[in-house]
This record gives sequence, structure tokens and C-alpha cells, in this order.
Amino acid sequence: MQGVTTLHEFILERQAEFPFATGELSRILNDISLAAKIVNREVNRAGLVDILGAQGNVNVQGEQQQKLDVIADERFIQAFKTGGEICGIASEENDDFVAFDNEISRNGKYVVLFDPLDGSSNIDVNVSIGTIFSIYRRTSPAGELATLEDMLQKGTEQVASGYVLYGSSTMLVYSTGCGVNGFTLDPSIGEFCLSHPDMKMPETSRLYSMNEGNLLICEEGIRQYINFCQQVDPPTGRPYSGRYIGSLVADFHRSLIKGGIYIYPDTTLNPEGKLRLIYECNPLAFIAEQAGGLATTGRKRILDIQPERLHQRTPLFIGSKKMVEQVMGLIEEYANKK
Ligand code: P6P
Repeated sequence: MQGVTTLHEFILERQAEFPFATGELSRILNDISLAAKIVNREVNRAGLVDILGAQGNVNVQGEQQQKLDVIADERFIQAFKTGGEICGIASEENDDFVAFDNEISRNGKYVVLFDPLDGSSNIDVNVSIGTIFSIYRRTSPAGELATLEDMLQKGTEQVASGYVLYGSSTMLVYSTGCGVNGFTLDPSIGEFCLSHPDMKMPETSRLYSMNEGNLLICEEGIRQYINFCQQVDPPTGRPYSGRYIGSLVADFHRSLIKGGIYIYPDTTLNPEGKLRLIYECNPLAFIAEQAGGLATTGRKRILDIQPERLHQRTPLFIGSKKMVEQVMGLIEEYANKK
């Protein structure tokens, strides 16, 4: 169609970004986009389950109705297992990693770490949710089973990362380290089409995103930053605006487009923070930096953290560069005042 670039066409045009993978990235991202289309259909039907459930809580295929995040997890694992490029995965939904033990997969050069459906508790209230993924080259020898070390690589080692946002429209946003591009699913042709080329995160903004219920159980520098955001400043005569959807992918996507900062700090309830390093924070940090933004723990660059456990959590300050730098300055200033 005139002027429309599908995801498949875009990847083929940009093969030079991924020189050592003649078609490998294309196949992995096509696997992801296919699984995303299937999950999108299930997410959109979720609201109907109560009606369909009248048949006794089984779906139209007669399968036992499962939780959507389990369905999403299984769909993505199936796509990666049959794609041939992936030797193993680690999923936020699974306690342990999975090494694919079949002839083709054992020779796969990549592993994928993913959160199949982040924010799934928001489905019941019809709020956007998302899939988040990271792609790494395996470090273990080809031909053998994938190892835990394959899964515990620093975020700087990602060869690609991205997310799918199941919102008012369904979008796939990814980077291979050469910028960030966004694709919107056109249901009429069942294709993700380039809608947001070369995405850049605004350097600053007047939008902040935090669950302010955590304000009294986190450190002083963060309270000082939110207090700064809430001041009426002369030029605009108004404070910043708070925007908190409670779905990380949706809050991050808004920051990517409009600018802003998303804060989930360590608190007395979550001493390591709430969000997972390898399934949520590393992939979004890669995207943020590729778009000119920043992602830290409040003190350290997220991508530099050496993961030690699959479900390791970390504080997350991610978004517009100047906003993240400002809150980091306040964290340091008030920590030194103790
Ligand atoms: P809280 C969803 O459970 C999630 O992992 C993120 O998507 C979201 O940003 C955050 O947790 C919400 O956490 O504690 O504010 O409800």
C-alpha cells in the first residue's frame, strides 16, 4: 500500500543495523509480532470472558480458561521455541529459565528475557497493559543447552529490546541500538505499520509519574523532588502534572512521546524496589537511552548493573534526561545531609 511500511519491510530495509544476523533479527521480531497479535486478540476478548464464561468458564476452543498472563507467557514461549533462533528464555511468569532442548533451538544464537503481560491486574479495569522483551546473544557454546549465565547478562549486552502496548491501539516499539521506532497494528491488514519513526524522548517535561502513596516510605531526596514538581512556578503559574496509570509500559510510553519521569523507588516495603531488573528495567532502559533519555536506580545506570538473580528487583528512575538527573542530584544532596 502507498506510503505504508510494515514491520517486516522495515526490518529487511534496516538489515545493515544487524549485520551479523542475515535475517535472524527479522525472524525473532516477526515471531514476537505474531505472538503479540495473538495476545492482543486475547486481551481484547478478556472483557467478554464473563459473557463467554456463561459456557462454564471454558473458551471457544473448549480449553480451560486461563489467566491472560499465563496465556501470553505460553504464546510467546511457543513462538520462541518454534522460531529456531532462540536457545532459551527467561520469563517474569516462570520461576526458572527455560533451555529449549531440541536440535534446532540448541543451535540458536540468542536468548529472550521477557515480561509477557506487565500490569495484567489492570485488565479488569480496561487499562492498557504491555509485553516487554530483551534479546541477548547467548554466551554459552552453540549446540549446548542455554545456561543461567546466558540470562544474567548486563543490560549493556542487549542486542535489541522493545515492548508491545495493548492500548487504545496496539503498538510495537523496539530498538536494535540504532534508534527507536514505533509500529501500530492495523487490524484491517493484521500488520504492524511504521507510525513513529526515529522516536526521541523530550529532554524535559512537566509530567511526573509516581505512586505518591510511596512518598512517606522512600528517601527524602525523592520527596524533595516531588515537592519541587508541585510548586507553582512563575513562568507557567502552575505546578507540574502528575500522571500515574499503574501500568509501567503505558507510563513509559507516554514519557517516550511527551517527556516525563517515571519513579518507582526502593521503599521500606520494597527495599530493592518493585520492578524486575532483567524483564522490565533493562529493556526499557535500553529504549530510553536509545531515544536520548536516561534510566538509573537513582544512583547508578540501570544497564550497568550485573544481574545476580533472575527475579532481582531494582529501583527505577527513567525518562527525560534532565528530569532524571535532577532527582538524582536531590537524592545525593539529601542522603549527604543525614
Ligand atoms: P503500584 C504493575 O503491577 C507494575 O509492575 C507496573 O506495571 C506498574 O508501574 C507498577 O507495578 C504499579 O505498582 O505499587 O503503584 O501498584
